[in-house]
Amino acid sequence: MEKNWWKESVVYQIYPRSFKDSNGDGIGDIKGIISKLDYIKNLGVDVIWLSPVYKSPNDDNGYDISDYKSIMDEFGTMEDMDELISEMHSRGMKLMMDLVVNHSSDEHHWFMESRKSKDNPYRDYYIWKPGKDGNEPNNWTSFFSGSAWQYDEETDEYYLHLFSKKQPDLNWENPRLRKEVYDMMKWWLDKGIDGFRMDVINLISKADGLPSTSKGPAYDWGGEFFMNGPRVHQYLQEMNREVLSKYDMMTVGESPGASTEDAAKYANLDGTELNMIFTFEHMDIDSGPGGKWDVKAWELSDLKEVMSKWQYDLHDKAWNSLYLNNHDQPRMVSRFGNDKEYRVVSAKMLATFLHMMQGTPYIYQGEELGMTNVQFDSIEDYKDIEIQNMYREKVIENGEDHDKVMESIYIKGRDNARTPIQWSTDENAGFTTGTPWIKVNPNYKEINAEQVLSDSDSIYYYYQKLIKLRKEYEIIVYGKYDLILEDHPQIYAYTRTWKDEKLLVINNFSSEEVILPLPANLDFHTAELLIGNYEEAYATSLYDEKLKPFETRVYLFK
Ligand code: TEU
Ligand code: CA
Repeated sequence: MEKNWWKESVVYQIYPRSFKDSNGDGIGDIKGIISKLDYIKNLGVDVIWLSPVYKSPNDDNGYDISDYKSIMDEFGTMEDMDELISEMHSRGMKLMMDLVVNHSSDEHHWFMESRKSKDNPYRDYYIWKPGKDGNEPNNWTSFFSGSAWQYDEETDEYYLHLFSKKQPDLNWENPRLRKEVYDMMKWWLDKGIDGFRMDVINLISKADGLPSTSKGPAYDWGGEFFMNGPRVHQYLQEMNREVLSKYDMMTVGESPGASTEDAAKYANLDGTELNMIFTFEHMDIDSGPGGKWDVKAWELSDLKEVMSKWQYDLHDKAWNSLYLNNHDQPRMVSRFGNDKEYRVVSAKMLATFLHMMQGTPYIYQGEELGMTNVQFDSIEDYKDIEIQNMYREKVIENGEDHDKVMESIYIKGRDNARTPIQWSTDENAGFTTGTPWIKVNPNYKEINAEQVLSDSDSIYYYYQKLIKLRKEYEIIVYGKYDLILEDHPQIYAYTRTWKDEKLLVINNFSSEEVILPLPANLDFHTAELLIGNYEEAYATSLYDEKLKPFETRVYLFK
């Protein structure tokens, strides 16, 4: 397999609004990030993925961009941005920016022109349609509840918005629009950034004729007509020829609804499209047929099935990205581990479980502290447009039960990931001297950066160790994955194979002690314990086959 720096890297994601406020206005900013670069660097990460910092009216916290070439006032200036790039580069870190080009803000000048008249030169930068029999052009719902169409009086037509109505979808069929996007990308790359995380990039090509689903006229999820659409590979290959292939850079495409077959094209090893994509399949194992808010308990067997499928199907064909949380997902320790009694051990177990797989691992800010989900009493305290729209539709418009909906927000809401980073025991967790834009998780007195930095057995230092191992052992990056103990109800174990080495990764996903059936085909006399989350594991022999609650161990066989 070809070696590449982006396969060997570890990425740290920053959601700037919630990371660190430098001037007391309650909103995280670029200067705040700069002040914490050493903290990130010391973890050992190579790349930072920065969620959007471009000019934006913040309907969706920066994922609605009104000017791709300037910086949001709350976050700072272009000078701050240049300083961030050079401060990162001087520390040997690379910067991956967020590229949000499935849609723009409705306050982008392209859209303000576009809505003026049907013959405006920018009209075709967006997707406009006349209504059908007094209704929307089709029955698609948006990701953020309600119709995906918004009527505009000015020209008596509707525009498509797969997300909020302030996020009109760009029309990728238009070659002029595509060229504008490529020029903008080059502008940033020439400035010195090192890559792009591409927001919902697999939604950019919509099916011809924009047909309603079979459920029509009732509103319905139209994913089959815009996820992995007819010309998406053509556009990405064009983008690759025009932009990506000209730079030594890293790309990851966020791709809801992509199968491993799709991924084998998007992230093919020939490098004609992207380096890797973000799959959502493992993020769906706790959703019922009703979608995200139809919460159900997840099963370890489902996690094994999904993760293994991506490991096997992409092997020697494409490259995986590895993540268990981000700014759109609940905190991983609350979702897949135990955020009470076993918070620290289970956070370490999940980290090991993920980082030992084949792919590029992503750490989401606060993960290294073991930050947890939050429960606000009042719906007013939630700031996320997805949560607000969903609550309005379900509770206010359709009379669903308030408590039940709040419960689903506690489990799945995106604001779980967006509470301010807990830096210290100071007021507002040391995030701001002012009033934070969203409430701080009340558990900050116990969970914070000051604490992990002063405790050599902390989650932070565990990540440091994990990342260091990745730099020492090629097998962790390149080894082939194989699932073992497939039917075990509590243990998720797998091996990695590389040249004549083998790695054995054992994870107890339960809060009970379990007997570990040691694989007979491995000669444990030659094994070396590389990392584990219980001190005792180092002292006791391998033949002590009991795994403690959420215990993880990684053995190397030579
Ligand atoms: O997310 C797209 C996406 O498919 C989901 O993660 C979605 O945000 C939501 O969680 C569905 O339940 C990307 C960004 O990561 C997200 O923050 C933006 O809101 C969205 O695109 C629109 O730009
Ligand atoms: Ca600020």
